[in-house]
Amino acid sequence: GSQTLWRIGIADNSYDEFAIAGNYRLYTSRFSRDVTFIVGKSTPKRDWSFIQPGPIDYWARHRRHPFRIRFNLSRVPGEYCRLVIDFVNTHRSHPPLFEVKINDRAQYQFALPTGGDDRALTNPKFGREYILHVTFPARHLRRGENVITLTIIAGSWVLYDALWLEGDVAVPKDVLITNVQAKSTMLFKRINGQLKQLIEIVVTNTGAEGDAIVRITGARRAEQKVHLIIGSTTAQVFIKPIERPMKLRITVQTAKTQRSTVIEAKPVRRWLVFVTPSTHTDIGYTDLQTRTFKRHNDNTKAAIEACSRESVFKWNLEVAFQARNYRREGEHEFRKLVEHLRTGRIGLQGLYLNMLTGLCSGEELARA
Ligand SMILES: [Ca+2]
Ligand SMILES: [Ca+2]
Repeated sequence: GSQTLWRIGIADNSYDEFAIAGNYRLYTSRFSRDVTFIVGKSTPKRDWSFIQPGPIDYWARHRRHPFRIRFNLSRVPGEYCRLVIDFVNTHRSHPPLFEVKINDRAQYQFALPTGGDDRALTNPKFGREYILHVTFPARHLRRGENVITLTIIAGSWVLYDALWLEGDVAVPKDVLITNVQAKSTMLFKRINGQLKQLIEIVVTNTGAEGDAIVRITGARRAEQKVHLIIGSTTAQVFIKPIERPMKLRITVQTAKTQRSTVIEAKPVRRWLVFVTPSTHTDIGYTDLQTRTFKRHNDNTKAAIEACSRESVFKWNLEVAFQARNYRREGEHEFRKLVEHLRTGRIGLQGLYLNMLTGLCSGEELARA
């Protein structure tokens, strides 16, 4: 059977055993270097913060806050290990993208579900529990010192109840879907002449890697096969554009289980975006000058080709040097460029080169 290698806190749906419990504003002063918990030496009450902030939390300086757990193993356990993280709550509107890193050998990312409201910050009873299981091959651990790093890489905070590591666990055989999130996006794509709208579906799998079918039902229908890695996988499904608010059911189905969620899809404005592409000219410190000249001509050639391929394509030569440089490609090529310059498909700037004003003296600027 499995054995517990270490444990931090008690699974009692409360964070009272942890540091600064109920006082998230103390985080930045008490944990200015975030959390490093040394198994066998640290204590939960002193060294493990009840809250882990995310990068969008302004009160914690808008950055990542890695929590590290250091532990020693006298032997590497058999085949598989399982890290269990029991959360009291995840943020209500901006739940984290949560990363689990095992030494420097593996990293997994999980989109955590939305939680209960902010009252959980001071009273754990208002939290919505979520238990994350991360089952990974034991070969990611080693004899001697190990470190597991937990980081919120996007989104807001989580509150901890307890976490522990089990060794010698059974090898997961099936996909295990623990969270499905979906949203309609503002992005469209023309597929076979028809405009389609993108629905983004994030599926979190805490079992074995495997395949699933993602299905949209309701006022719109679509179906797509998706390969699920361990952690979260994003599937992009295109549907007929949404013209009025409508409910869509998103179902993820595997051979053995299915899980679904309902979203409210809303119509969005169809933006027409004008992009003005160009290449910046830096000569002398990004590569050898001769290679830079060649690179500019390759870019200009690609732009000329794109002009004949796409009727709406436009390009801008950042400086006149780029046009003159293109003469090296021969008169025939250069005439093609001149044609596009005349019709305005390719823009030509007045300045021969850019003046690097930061390096100029006042006199040089005046003369330039
Ligand atoms: Ca719990
Ligand atoms: Ca607890």
